[in-house]
Amino acid sequence: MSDKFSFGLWTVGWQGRDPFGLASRPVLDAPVAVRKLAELGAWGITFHDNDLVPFGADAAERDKRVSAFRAALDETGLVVPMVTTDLFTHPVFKDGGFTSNDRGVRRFALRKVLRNLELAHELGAETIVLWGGREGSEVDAGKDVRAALDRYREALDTIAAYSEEQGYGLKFALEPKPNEPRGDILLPTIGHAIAFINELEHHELFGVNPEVGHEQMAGLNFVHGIAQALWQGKLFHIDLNGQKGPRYDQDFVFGHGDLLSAFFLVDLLENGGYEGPRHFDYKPLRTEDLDGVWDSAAANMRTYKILRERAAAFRADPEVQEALKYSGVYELAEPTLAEGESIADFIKADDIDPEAAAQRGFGFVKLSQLALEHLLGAR
Ligand code: GLT
Ligand code: MN
Ligand code: MN
Ligand code: MN
Repeated sequence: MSDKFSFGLWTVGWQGRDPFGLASRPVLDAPVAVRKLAELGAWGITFHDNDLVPFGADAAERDKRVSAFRAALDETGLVVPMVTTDLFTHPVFKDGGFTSNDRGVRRFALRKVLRNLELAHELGAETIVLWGGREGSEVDAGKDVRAALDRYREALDTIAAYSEEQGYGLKFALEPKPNEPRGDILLPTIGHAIAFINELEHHELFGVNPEVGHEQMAGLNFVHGIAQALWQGKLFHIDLNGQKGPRYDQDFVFGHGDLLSAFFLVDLLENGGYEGPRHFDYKPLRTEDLDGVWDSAAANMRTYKILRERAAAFRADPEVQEALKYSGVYELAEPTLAEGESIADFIKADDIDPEAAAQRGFGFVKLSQLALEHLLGAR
């Protein structure tokens, strides 16, 4: 439980439908997913409104689904730390939800999110994730991006105002992604999202929910992105998974991609002050049957725990500590100007011989090799 491992209902529940093929697995009922995840040692489960209640269901159907889900939660003690809204599956959202060129669609999308807040609050969720998968375009002539950002901001300001008004006290996490399903998605990276948040009325209620694969699709260093989000106090939630470089969104098991990056990510999450859920947003391979689904869910948690153990061993190794000092890693924490040093004094000072300083080796390769050996369990 203290590991705070959580899974989206849409992850283990993915039926393997892709752009080229039909479903390869049967429907997984939400209560079954809850019981099985609890048995495997998970702490939480998350969902989109329509993972739980089908789009267009009537009130009776909704109540039936929600109560069966609640019963499974009560029985297992699994919590719902986060809830999100599906603004991408139904074709009405083909040009986006909050930023569709069609005003009627924008009103429908915003209402869908507002209506989902009550359920999220009732189930005890603290965070609402907003992944704008369809907010974007394929054709630059077809989208006025500045107007789209105005509408995006309007939607988020409305959602936050409503949550505050109702006393829900929710926090909101924007999930960046560069492309897929749209040719280009708005707020494509962690940096774009954080900069956009500055423009929101309730900016303090907004942070990010970065996903490993999404930043790597953009060719970016995920560990650096997470470090900046933490530094800015904006890491509200995280989607862990695996990806092999810039290509389609693979959603592999955590660690089944850039493993060295996963190692440093866990090291950062464990030592960088992040206390939120360790949420796995992956897809069990389409080749797997239901046993394979549960093996893959367990694999995510086991990989995280192994990496946490290896990262701790890395930090505890005296040779590593030596190497970190040699590389100047701790020196970077010292302010560049001395305490009380005036800029006038500083600008006049002549305290370094650049030729001599240029001779210094930083020993980064040695450090990297030490990390790799700890990761491999070779030390
Ligand atoms: C969708 C997307 C994920 C997001 C989910 C939240 S939906 O599966 O691919 O990355 O986290 O809306
Ligand atoms: Mn995600
Ligand atoms: Mn993904
Ligand atoms: Mn995804």
